[in-house]
Amino acid sequence: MSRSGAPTIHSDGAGLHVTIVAASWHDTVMNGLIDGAQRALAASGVESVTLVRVPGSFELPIGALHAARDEDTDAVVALGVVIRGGTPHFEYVCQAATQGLMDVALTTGKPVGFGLLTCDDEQQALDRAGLPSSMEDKGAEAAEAAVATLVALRG
Ligand code: DLZ
Repeated sequence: MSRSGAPTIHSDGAGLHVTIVAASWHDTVMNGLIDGAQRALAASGVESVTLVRVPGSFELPIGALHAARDEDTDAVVALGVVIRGGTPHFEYVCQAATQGLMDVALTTGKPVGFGLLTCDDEQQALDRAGLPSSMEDKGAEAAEAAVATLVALRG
């Protein structure tokens, strides 16, 4: 997927409580994604941001479900990075995390920003991680999408 056609999103997050659920594999990339999401949420003026860490991207859906069921959380931002290896494991983890996160949004009715990088190699992930050397900031994009969706749903 490319950035071509991507919208510029800025929504007013005043009064909103957002939980970031972040996997722990690939430290440098994850730090960039988390920083990007936190920057974007601060820029939109959300009232509170909670950070929850889970071991890997496979655990993102259960972390997101737990967060979304909390009545103090209005929206969730899920962040992770999976890097392709030499086995089909990559496909299983990406598929499970992606489907699981969509299930969380649809069963709880709370927006889940999708900040899961699925990359062929570490450089692709670094390019999207919101670091000073990155071309893209997927953590920020996921956070902006979660807030914008919530604002749209509330009308
Ligand atoms: C096992 C595994 C592998 C090989 N690679 C990644 C990865 O690139 N990114 C990631 O977030 N998690 C990875 N994991 C861990 C799984 O997501 C999961 O945490 C373990 O299988 C334990 O359930």
